[in-house]
Amino acid sequence: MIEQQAQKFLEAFQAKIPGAHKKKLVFLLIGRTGVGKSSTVNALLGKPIAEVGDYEATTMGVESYESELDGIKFTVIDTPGLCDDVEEVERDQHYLELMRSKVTQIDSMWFVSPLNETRVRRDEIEAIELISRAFGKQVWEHAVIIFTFANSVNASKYPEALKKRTELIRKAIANCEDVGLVVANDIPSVAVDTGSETTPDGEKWLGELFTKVFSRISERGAIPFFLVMADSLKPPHQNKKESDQYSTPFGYAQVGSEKPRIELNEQQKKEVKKTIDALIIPGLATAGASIGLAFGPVGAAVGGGIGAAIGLIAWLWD
Ligand SMILES: Nc1nc2c(ncn2[C@@H]2O[C@H](COP(=O)(O)OP(=O)(O)OP(=O)(O)O)[C@@H](O)[C@H]2O)c(=O)[nH]1
Ligand SMILES: [Mg+2]
Repeated sequence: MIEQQAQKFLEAFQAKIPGAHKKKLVFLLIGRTGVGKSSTVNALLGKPIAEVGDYEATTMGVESYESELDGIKFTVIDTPGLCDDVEEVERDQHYLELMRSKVTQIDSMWFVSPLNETRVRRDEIEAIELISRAFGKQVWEHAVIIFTFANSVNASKYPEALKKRTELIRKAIANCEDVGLVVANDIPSVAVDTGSETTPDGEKWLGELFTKVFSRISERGAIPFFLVMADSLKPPHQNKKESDQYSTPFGYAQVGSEKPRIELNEQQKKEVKKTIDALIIPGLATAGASIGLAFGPVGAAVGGGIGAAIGLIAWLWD
């Protein structure tokens, strides 16, 4: 009985895979130069997809980096200068049209700002307004607010800083014509620090970053993103060869260790399951209790990225 149910879910999932491989994932990154947009994207994906540098933005533009991970095409769109006080160019109609013509789809949007600042800067507010005008208020449905340099805030002040900064940025977003607090208050925030594995509360931040980005991803982007990330999320010994290594922002981890590159705590597992149920396999959340057991052997037999995804689902529903 449970095997039949598992089979049904699996078929529903596998039927969506060929379509997922044809799709492209588009990440739009908003934030001042040097705030850690590229480093954070690279840390999440476990690969140096976007260039990390220390240069100053001099002109305003829209730049995209194309890459491919496990057969899934990725575009990371950067908006240099949009949040910076670039004097010679204004955030005008011309730039708005440039954005519209270059960005035809957004699966995940990141608003990135350092945690150790106290107020929302004027250039950030202007960028928020421009984004809203360019893509409409629905663009915020796929947004995540990311606070970088989390460890530059004192541990005792960290929870308050995170709360306060989140409120201020949500308010700035809500103030845009048409957006409002209902949409803005739904936007999750995550604190990260690519110079460390943990945030000041001692928690590893990669799991939270994945959970929030996944919870906001477009429906079209959900399966491609899940396929790309699955291998990093499930305990490595479940489907990897002993000889395999995988990269982390802090060097290489040897497979066979108990821990995946991105660890999820119980709360995050719950949220990820909710997202899988909402965007990938409807009905799975209320399936029989031992549904995970029925998935396990199938995932191992399928192998590859899809096998890893099925294995991850099995592990989550274990
Ligand atoms: N300690 C620490 N360093 C960081 C963090 N985020 C970024 N950096 C460093 O800051 C510098 C700039 O980071 P990038 O990731 O290139 O920033 P960016 O926002 O992509 O910058 P542009 O592409 O120039 O707009 C690099 O040297 C990073 O290593 C962080 O959270 N903590
Ligand atoms: Mg960058």
